[in-house]
Amino acid sequence: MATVNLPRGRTLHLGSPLIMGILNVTPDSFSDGGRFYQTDSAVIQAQTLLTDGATILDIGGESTRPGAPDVSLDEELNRVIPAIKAIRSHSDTVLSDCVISIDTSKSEVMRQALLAGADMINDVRALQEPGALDVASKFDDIAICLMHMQGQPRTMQSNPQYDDLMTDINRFFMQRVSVCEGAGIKREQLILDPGFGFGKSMAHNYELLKRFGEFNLFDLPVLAGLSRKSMIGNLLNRNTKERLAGSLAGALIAAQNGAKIIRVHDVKETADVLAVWQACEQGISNEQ
Ligand code: 8Y7
Repeated sequence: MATVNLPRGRTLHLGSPLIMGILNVTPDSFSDGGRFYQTDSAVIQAQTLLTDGATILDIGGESTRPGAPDVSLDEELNRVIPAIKAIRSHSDTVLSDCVISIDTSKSEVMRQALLAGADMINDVRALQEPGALDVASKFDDIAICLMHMQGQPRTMQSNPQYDDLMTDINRFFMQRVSVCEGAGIKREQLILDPGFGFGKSMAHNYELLKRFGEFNLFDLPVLAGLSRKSMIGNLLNRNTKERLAGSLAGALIAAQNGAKIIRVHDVKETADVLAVWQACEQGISNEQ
């Protein structure tokens, strides 16, 4: 069974797919709620995601949606670091022992998040921003998710083109794995992700989903993130609130095609879908 080591002697067991719950720490709509409110609500969200069945919390303070505004370093730090510290120091061990992933491309956010107790870096820019590789190489046993993106968030969805989709993405993985290894990062720390919606047309996204199993050629765990994305919304003509069923179908197909981590908003529903699939795959003993 595939395992990934984590700080503090812990391990991610990837025999059956794990759920990564999305925890966005962005200003609430009542902007006078203040920082304490922001951190409190992150802790409450974390509790819900974990009790619903998430193994990993993916904490992010910057939106990477196409066209989203850039967030300054200070603002991103002010959002995510207090949230990580509050979760890590919580009296409930469900929170304090959970696996925390920091969703960022900024090396200083990575560094402070890892010092505050994060176990994993989730970088949509695959450690290509200045200093990122260096920070990642200085922390032992952290997990690192390297995601493929073509172009930059602001413009990536305007007519993305590939010579050969699967070959291009696999070549990118090969290069990034080799650069990471060159920087002293162990191969066993790495997780790959083809990056649904990041410089991909609808046709590209569905080809990636169908052929998800082909990314196993690196013998590294592969993560799938398609929860509520345009590939669901545009196909079904549904707004973001109406994309649950489509997202669940996508999660199941990714899992059946070998995804080891599924990054989702709707943890409880995804956990149910995966449990039904697992019951079928592994069987149920008659005593149960
Ligand atoms: C992904 C992601 C986003 C993804 C990984 C959204 C931060 C856009 N998507 N990270 N992040 N994979 N690894 O709609 O697909 O959630 S942000």
